[in-house]
Amino acid sequence: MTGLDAGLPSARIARSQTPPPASSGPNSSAPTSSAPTGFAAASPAPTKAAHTLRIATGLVELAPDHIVSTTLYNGQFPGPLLRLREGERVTVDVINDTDTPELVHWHGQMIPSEVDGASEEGTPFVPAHGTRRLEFVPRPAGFRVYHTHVFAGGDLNRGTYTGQVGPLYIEPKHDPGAYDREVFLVLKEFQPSLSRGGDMAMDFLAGASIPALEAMGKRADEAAKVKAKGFEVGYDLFSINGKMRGHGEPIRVKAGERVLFHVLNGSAGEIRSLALPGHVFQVIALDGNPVPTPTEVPVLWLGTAERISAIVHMTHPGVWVMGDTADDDRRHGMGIVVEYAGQKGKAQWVKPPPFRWDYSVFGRAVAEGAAAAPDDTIEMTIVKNNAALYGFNRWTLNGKAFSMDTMQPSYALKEGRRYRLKFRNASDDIHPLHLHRHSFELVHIGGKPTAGVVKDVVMLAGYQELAFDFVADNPGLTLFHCHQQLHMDFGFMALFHYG
Ligand SMILES: [Cu+2]
Repeated sequence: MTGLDAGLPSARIARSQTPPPASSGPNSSAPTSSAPTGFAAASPAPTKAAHTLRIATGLVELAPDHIVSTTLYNGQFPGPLLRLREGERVTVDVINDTDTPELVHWHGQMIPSEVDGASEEGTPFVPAHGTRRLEFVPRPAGFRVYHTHVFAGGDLNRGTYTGQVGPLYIEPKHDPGAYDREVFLVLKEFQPSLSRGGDMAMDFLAGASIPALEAMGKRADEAAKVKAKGFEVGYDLFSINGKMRGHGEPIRVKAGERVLFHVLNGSAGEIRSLALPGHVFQVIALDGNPVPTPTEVPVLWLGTAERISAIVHMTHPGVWVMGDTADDDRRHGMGIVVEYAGQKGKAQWVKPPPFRWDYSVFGRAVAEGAAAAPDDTIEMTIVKNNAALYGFNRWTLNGKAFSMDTMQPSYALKEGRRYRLKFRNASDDIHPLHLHRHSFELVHIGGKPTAGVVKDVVMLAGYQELAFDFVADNPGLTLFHCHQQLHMDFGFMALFHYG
């Protein structure tokens, strides 16, 4: 890619800006004044909502010769950065200008099922050409995300294959903030298509395959009626903040600055990496939650919907490509230029040294078996049925694929109890596991015990196990699923209810 100076305004967002900033593009300001009237079915109250999200088809100029048409929030990609305040009630009008019902999911927030944004939990849809006013108290503080939560199945114009994703920051009551400024980065692919087999990185996660799980996966393959692999989704175009590498404004930095990057993987199903040659990332928060052991790493790895907040000390002047370590994806757009003041020239990429992503380095070291026992443990074994559903892989949890027809809860929770979920992955795929409306603490991952890493999405490696604990402290239907749209739509979901 060439043309470093082309493109629209910078992705940089000053901390002092009031919500909702981060607009770029022609239709960026939320049309709150004209929005709420004229929808007889679900007319919002006459007062103006604090925020408006309008869902409609629009164009994203990834590069001058790569303009895609997709569904967007407020006519822009990413959706506007929403800054909310922890504990302060907020109203959001969602206006759906499309022909199909929609849902906005407030990912990573502890809010009621009626507004969480999952139909499986009973959240009402925003009707086609209709409006719904949402009201909730944002919590907890930190880097969150909002995105559509509708079923896509084989329709790559639906769900998270579209541009319906945006960053959200819940301001804490106090902010230690040992950094000079913040930069939000949303990583996202466009132009999806179905193919047989993928080329996703598989071997970057810490830990080793467990032979019993490999054997179980092999038996499932042998039992499959169809021997061919199921469909996977691939992409032609890659972007950071809606621009292919070299087509947006560079991130302009000064030597000596400490820049806090808030990185969001806004993909429908891809795992992303990010490196900045000559620099390291000091990871201070995962999924918006401060980590016990801030640690420097050369590469960030993020499963779908994961977020990483990391400080980069700018000590290596030059013009650099900050990008995905996958050469093909980076060449097709997954990168952004970092330019030091006074430096000129073509942006340079240098391949980082081999590195394995290990969540436990950010946690507290604990001895094997030392973690306090939970009140209850729930085990889930994940099996793939190759191409079992119209050519798509079907996923089962303990032998059961989630039914979108019955939406039956499979697990009962008692309020106040601490649960341990233990996952055993009998497939070679990596699964970004997501629990709605609750945070969880990693207790065992990559073959090691850990403590203190609090998340809402975590990558489970192929043929490995992991365990996390959560406290049932937010009554209401609660969805658990793989955050890969293709996996969740084909069985990889389960519903918890409070009994
Ligand atoms: Cu999955």
